[in-house]
Amino acid sequence: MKLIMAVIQDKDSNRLSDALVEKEFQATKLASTGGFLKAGNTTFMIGVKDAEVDKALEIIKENCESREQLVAPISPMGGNADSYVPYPVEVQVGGATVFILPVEQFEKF
Ligand code: 2BA
Repeated sequence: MKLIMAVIQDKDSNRLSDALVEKEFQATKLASTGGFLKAGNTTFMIGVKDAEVDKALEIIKENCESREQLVAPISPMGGNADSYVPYPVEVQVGGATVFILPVEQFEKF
């Protein structure tokens, strides 16, 4: 068994949820925050049988778009000046950043 952890954009979250349910995958959605943009994103935890990893990845690929995002300057006031970006920057975000982890044991009680 594998645990797929996929960081995706909030805008794609409902579509991906629906697609996973439709294909009978079980998933948990976590509200997360990107370290660079400091904006909300969504992390899916999806437990899957080894043989179904590719099918799950295909669903993620089909439902998560890559988008350009303009990063406005973030004021360091009251915050950490180390991460201050003094000018707008355009970054390409997503579709999905995916980690696939081996699962040693899986239980439901
Ligand atoms: P963020 O960290 O907010 O990053 C958003 C986008 O900003 C990234 O898109 C990337 O295009 C850009 N970016 C990130 N760090 C950068 C840097 N140091 N310099 C220049 N540009 C930078 P994605 O690569 O598609 O990542 C989307 C989100 O996935 C990330 O949001 C983060 O929450 C997660 N992620 C990406 N790589 C990860 C990793 N190695 N470990 C954990 N989470 C990761």
